[in-house]
Amino acid sequence: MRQNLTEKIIKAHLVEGSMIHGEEIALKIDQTLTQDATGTMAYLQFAAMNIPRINTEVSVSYVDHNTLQNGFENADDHRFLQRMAAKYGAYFSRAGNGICHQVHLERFGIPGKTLIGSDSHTTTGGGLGMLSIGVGGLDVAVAMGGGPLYLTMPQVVNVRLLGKLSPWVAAKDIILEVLRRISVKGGVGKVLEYTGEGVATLSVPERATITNMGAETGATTSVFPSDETTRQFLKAQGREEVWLPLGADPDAEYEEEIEIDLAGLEPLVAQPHMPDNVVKVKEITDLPVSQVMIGSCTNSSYQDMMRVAAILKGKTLHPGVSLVITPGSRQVLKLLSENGALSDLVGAGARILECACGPCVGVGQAPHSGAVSVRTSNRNFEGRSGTKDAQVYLASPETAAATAIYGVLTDPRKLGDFPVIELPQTFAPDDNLVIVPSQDQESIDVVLGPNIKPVPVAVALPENLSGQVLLKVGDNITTDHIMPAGSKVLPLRSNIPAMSRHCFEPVDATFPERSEAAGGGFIVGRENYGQGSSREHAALVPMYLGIKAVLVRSFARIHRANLINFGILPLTFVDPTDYERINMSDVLEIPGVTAALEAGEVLIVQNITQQFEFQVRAELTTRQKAILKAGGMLNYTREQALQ
Ligand code: MIC
Ligand code: SF4
Repeated sequence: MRQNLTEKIIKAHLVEGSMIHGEEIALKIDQTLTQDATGTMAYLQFAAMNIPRINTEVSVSYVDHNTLQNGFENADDHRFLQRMAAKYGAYFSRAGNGICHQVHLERFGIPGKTLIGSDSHTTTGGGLGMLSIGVGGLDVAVAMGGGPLYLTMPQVVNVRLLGKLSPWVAAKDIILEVLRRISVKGGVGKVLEYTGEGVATLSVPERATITNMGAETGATTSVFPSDETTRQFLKAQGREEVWLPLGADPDAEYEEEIEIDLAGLEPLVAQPHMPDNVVKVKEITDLPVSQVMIGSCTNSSYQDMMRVAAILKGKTLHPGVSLVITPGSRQVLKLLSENGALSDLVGAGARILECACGPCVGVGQAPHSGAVSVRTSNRNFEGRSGTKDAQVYLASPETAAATAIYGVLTDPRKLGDFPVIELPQTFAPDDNLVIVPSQDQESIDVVLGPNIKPVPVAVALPENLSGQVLLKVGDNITTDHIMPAGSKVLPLRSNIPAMSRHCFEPVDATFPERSEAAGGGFIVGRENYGQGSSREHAALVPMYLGIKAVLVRSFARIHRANLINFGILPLTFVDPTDYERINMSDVLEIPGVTAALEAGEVLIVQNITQQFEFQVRAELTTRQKAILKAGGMLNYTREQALQ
């Protein structure tokens, strides 16, 4: 049978289920990654499973999110993660080594392998021909223990790239075009597989920009073939031996097709506050910009930085703009410092930050009130920058650099000659800041520190669920709404009781208090609930506050899986208009819920306050039902181990 690339990688890793769209499959996982903001929980959960040593080909623990070290909390987390990596057998990429996705692409990614990571942009690895998927920390913990990843067999979409990009039009514009066409929920349940003659015109880092931000469509992942360009990239990383050619069979079949004529694209920009709110840069005229941020895991490669340096060389940025640049990895920064490009950036007035996530997740560099900030990152959700009323636009490094010079949002084609950037023959890799797994695990003491608290565990699903509607929200609620990040809240990622005080802060700051007072209850939402980050804290904290079920029109993939992992029932309205009929504070009851789950997908919910009944759907596999009944994945795994 003719297969596409996604099917080939899935087939080679399939341990359970059949490859029929919509069915649950289980995949063997070759590699995992964690980052510090999700990693502490993932490692605490791994430790709670009592498995003596990590059981994957490669697991890497990165420190890249919380590197501000405003207090002892971040540093304690780093120490904890370093010791855990040593004890259980993970590579440890120290703070300063770079953003997990950029470093993983450079140093660990292998075409044809499966990678899961406790970060939604793990999809970056698709640029190398990996099947790389963002998941919750608990799923990574299970995979580190040797367990498979369970997921719904996705549909595969053929994204056919025709022709070649024009000068000043970038890989970022390709993914912005995809977002413009399919929206922030158009990828749910799908893999975006890139094919066509345009693929060969894109470098690996450019492909990685596209697969990275494919996460914003809600797709399970995105993948490019592994070809001669991939081989050259790996060779320049000193890793040619891991290369293999991979691609779809000729005439492979796909469930859907999208065609993009690269030559027809123009510089694009996503306007506030959603990554799919995309228009041409030239359609927005005279928009004064006071901050430009170039970096993040989407656009911080050597190629991106060199292009920006070439644009800025010999110029001075506009007096009204603050330009901050975060090179994606130490490898990139080192090359820039050796070849003089760093001096061009500094000379133009850029503020160089360390190789970390930084401003992308609101850790430093919050813009001034009401500011317009143009960023090369992947998310422009309201408030994520650290300034609630900032207007964040997402654009390519070329557009961002042109904007920094002119002080208004600028189409980079105005800059004249396009600087062609060749990738080096060698990236001169060194792994000095990667600590290899210790062989002497017995001697390693793990130190927690006062801010690292035990993982709360859910209780088994009761016979009847009842409680108040504690919150009613609209479409596209992101995990940044549910559990905000930023320099204030991120340091609490290992301390759920403290973190719970900030749950739903941007939406309704009284939520934690009300939930506790009511002894828990329900959340009601609309479309694409839980989009964005993989942070399991957006499920773990509501569980800690007593949330029993979330009733919505549709869920984002990772968040739905996280809710199940933490014992919260994810329910969808059978009749979507029932959403309108429910009010805040209504008391709902789902009687005999455990038996009802056994009997079928449809459950009856009674609105006690308003005296009516409505139906919701619980589309759950037998395994997911068992996890929910046990009170979440940790309990379930323990129960399984005892059998
Ligand atoms: C993000 O971009 O929102 C993050 C921070 O990288 C998250 C992970 C997290 O919340 O720790 C993600 O994308 O998964
Ligand atoms: Fe880090 Fe931003 Fe990438 Fe998330 S999106 S991994 S915060 S750089």
